[in-house]
Amino acid sequence: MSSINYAEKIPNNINLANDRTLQRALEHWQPKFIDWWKGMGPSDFQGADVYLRTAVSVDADGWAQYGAVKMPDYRWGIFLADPVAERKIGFGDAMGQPVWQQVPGEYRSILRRLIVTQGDTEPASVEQQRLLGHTCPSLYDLRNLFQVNVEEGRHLWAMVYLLHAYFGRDGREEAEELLQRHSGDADKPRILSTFNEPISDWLSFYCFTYFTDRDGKYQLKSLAESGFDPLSRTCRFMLTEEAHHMFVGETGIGRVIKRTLEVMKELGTDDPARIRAHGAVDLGLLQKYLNFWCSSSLDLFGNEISSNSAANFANGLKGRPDEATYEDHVLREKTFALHTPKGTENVPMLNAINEIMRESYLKDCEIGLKRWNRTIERAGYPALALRLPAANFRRSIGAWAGQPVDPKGNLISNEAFARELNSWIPSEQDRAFVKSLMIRVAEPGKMARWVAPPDRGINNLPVDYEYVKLH
Ligand code: BYC
Repeated sequence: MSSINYAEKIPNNINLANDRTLQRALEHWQPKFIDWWKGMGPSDFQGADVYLRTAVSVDADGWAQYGAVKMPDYRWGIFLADPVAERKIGFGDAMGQPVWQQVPGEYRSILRRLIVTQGDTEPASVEQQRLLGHTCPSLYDLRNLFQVNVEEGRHLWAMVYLLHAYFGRDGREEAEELLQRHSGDADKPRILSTFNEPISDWLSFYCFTYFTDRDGKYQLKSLAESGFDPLSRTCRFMLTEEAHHMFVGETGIGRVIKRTLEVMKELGTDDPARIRAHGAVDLGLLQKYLNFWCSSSLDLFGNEISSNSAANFANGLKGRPDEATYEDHVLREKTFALHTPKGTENVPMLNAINEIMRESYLKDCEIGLKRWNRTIERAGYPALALRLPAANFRRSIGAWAGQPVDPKGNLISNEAFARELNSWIPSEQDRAFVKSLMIRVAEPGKMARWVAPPDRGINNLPVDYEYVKLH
């Protein structure tokens, strides 16, 4: 196990002190990051004491410690999972060869682009969520938001380390630009579409952490397979932190459902108008949010047929999540049956990696749905079960981009699509209603009326612990 040195300005387990050039370059970037955090990070809470976890080791057991921290003082650092001895490339044409400790010249620009794209999403999500603290449903939720935010900040550090350490001058320039693009900025937007969507309410936040952070899980898993070993080790440790983000999403949505079912029981009705009048989120409205964020997150896997992903796989740069669980790691002989608006096409499997990843992602998304639906069924409302939208619904990237498809996956007329869209994703009215629920609750243990309390607190503390001291 490699321990983390906290005595240094930048905590790390990479022996940064032994590489003065890299250390100086990163120490030069550090104040710019802090400026970005203060300007674009959570607004107005920089002086609050937040009960946060900080990584103190990369060991699977006991890797984090908890304590009250002011966010700008959070110890963002560089942590890589321990190396795997004699690790070999696990897929593609160079399968079985030793992994690379340096960037192979021929893959330099594509690796840089993958790292920049990954890195860009991390500060983007912090920017998207910067105003949410003002309307937190509880101090428990506020703390979870900030935990997610500081860890996304650390994930930015993880990618910036790779850029500085392995890509010389252009890597340093890219690291600067990661702080200059901003979510939703008309001139300099973030790279991927979903990261320019505003997240202005907590229902969106729970959906984002459920669906979009799960894309993060799948992309990180596929980069953890990379033949470029420093990238693999970096992503392996990021995955440890990522799990909590999806927990926030899954339990958040679960708590909304629990509260709605309580209100339905109390009122003895499933009438959406009466549920809304009582200050809760009717399940139809929640379904619209799921439709919106699931379809938006599906675009993050790229085109179904992608020569980029084929080359990345063949060259050993980016594998499939859990590559070892597949039988064929070369994919030169196989085909994949792809569902397009023109019918089913057989395409080389190597070109369909994005689609294979999207399918396994959707299976993972189903797990939460099953759990939520069990609660809904137990409460006596099986007809109100929630569903994932079809993979071809409301897509902006790939074969189905711009096609009029309903949430069940049927191709319909443009007119019917335009007419019905507001019944499938949140309308202006729906968003206004959700916004009206977003009233800050900041007394220890108290919850907003639209969401049930969590089953337990953080790190074995009670739910009514003062997770954020606002002063
Ligand atoms: N929006 O061959 P194609 C996370 C571009 S989330 C805009 O189809 P490829 C997190 C694409 O860049 C995980 N543009 O796709 C979650 C390309 O442009 P160029 C983030 C898009 O290259 C929550 C062109 O279309 N990590 O960590 O196979 C909170 C053709 O591309 C989009 C990664 O994504 C889009 N949705 O795959 C915090 C991993 N989709 O090159 C964090 C790194 C595609 O022709 N990135 N395009 O100019 C990648 O592996 C790949 O870039 C993608 C696209 C999977 C995104």
